[in-house]
Amino acid sequence: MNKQDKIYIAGHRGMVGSAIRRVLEKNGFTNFVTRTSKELDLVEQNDVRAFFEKEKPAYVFLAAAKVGGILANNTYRAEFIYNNILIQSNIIDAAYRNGVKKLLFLGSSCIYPKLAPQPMSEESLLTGLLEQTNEPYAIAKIAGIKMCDAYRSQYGCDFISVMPTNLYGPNDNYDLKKSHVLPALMRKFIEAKRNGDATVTIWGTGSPKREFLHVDDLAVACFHLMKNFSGEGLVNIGTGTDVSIYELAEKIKEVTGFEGEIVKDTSKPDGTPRKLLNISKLKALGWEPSITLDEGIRTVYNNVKDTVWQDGNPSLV
Ligand code: GFB
Repeated sequence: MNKQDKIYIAGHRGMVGSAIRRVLEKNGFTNFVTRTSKELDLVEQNDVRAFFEKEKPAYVFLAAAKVGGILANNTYRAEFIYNNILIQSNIIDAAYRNGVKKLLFLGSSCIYPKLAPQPMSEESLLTGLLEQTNEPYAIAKIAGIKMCDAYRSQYGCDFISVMPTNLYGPNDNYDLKKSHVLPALMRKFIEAKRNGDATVTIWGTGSPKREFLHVDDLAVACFHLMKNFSGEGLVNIGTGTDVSIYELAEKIKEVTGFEGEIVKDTSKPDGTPRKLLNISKLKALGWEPSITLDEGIRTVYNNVKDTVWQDGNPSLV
């Protein structure tokens, strides 16, 4: 990659896309082409084709997707499969037609079977049944991986796929019905402390285990792989360690200074019991994460502690 190459980050205003842009800028890249979702609807094939024909980006980071936590995945099942399949298919095909030098497709660790051996290695893909709550999203992401592989095999395109674990960091979603667990609990504990509430409710049994990666670490990993990895299949991006949801809640409780009780709402789903990634392939490619979960939680807390949330859109006091 040369610093003057034109780079298209699909989803540049989202948590992942904005982090990738920060890393590229830090490394001297300046030639970005971006479109907001209002300017370009990535579900529309003709519009995506016209955009690529006009802009001819050299490198593409495909970070645009419809995403959300366990409840959003389970509620908006049609939107998750329809939008994601169209967005990624339109971009991958347009990238091929317009001679993109390299494309990096971002998936998710939920592509692995619900009961895959832990930690989950890349070889576990398509070896068993998926977790039911996010099957539509996972099927879309698996289609994206297979599409990159098919375009590599038939047309020789250098398209790669990376599978991040659960992410958190700047520009996360704090809407309690749609967000992932870490921002949701951060908001719940901050608001409970502020309101002097006696309890904070977490969903499910608290026993599922999750691995959390700061999005700034993910972005460095994506940049590293864009430069240093070409090949079919996928590369896991995680930390290699996980915690239970209850342990996560206790960590956030401590950082926020909330002194009440943690209560469980077991009418809400637990989802996959565990999804820890095996990151040996990534390590062998020369990259390891650097932000610990404790550090990351503290940074997020410092960034959002004065936020007053309305309808999930953070606005600073
Ligand atoms: O982060 P999360 O929504 O997604 O939930 P998944 C992780 C765990 O935290 C589940 C529990 O066991 C939840 O029941 N949890 C406890 C909570 N309290 C809360 C809360 O207040 N909000 C939320 N959201 N969860 C998603 C997938 O799965 O992860 C996607 O649905 C994607 O496809 C994404 O892969 C990374 O880790 O269960």
